[in-house]
Amino acid sequence: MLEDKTEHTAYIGLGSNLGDKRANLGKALELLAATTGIQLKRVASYYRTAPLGGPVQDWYLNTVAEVITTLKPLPLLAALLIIEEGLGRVRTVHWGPRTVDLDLLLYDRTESHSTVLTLPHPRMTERAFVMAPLAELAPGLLLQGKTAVELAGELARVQSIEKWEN
Ligand code: A4P
Ligand code: MG
Repeated sequence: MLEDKTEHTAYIGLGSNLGDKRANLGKALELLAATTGIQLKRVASYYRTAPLGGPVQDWYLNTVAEVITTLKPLPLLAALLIIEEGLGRVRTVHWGPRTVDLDLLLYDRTESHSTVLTLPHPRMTERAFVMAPLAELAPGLLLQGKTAVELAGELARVQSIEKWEN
């Protein structure tokens, strides 16, 4: 069964560094909201962030969305992939430039250790571009013994990130 009536809270990380980044994030959010079994609850501010890892590439625009979903984790991940593909993401270089990248950060407090789906997202607590927007939506959320706000503050001191005022 792909779906049941139980509602789950999930956080989705969005990033774009190709083309009209703001429009790409906007379209991805529209498509998320239009997906059966996904209710878009809140979206954090947009952040302009330096690329972390991968080849030399343009800066990213990142945010995080909170959704309520009746989809189970794997169907939710599949829905994110469909949205990425719909917006023209072609996987060429690992960690390379992308129109839009959607990562499933958290699904309730579910832990999963498969390569297809690792939860919580394995690199999220090392990334200011995830933790700063997430801290707006879930400031007191505990990850590795620290709150989202504490982690975001620590990371923002060493990674280049600024709120996108536009
Ligand atoms: N996968 C496993 N767990 C998850 C999960 N929780 N959410 C698998 C999403 N996917 C998950 O992902 C590779 C595989 O991870 C998938 O097959 C999926 O089943 P991908 O999106 O195809 O490849 P990718 O995004 O190039 O690689 P990866 O390792 O997911 O990279 P990340 O972690 O997404 O990082 N710098 C800035 N400033 N902003 C960014 O947004 N993003 C990245 C990509 C690098 N640097 C960045 C940013
Ligand atoms: Mg990814």
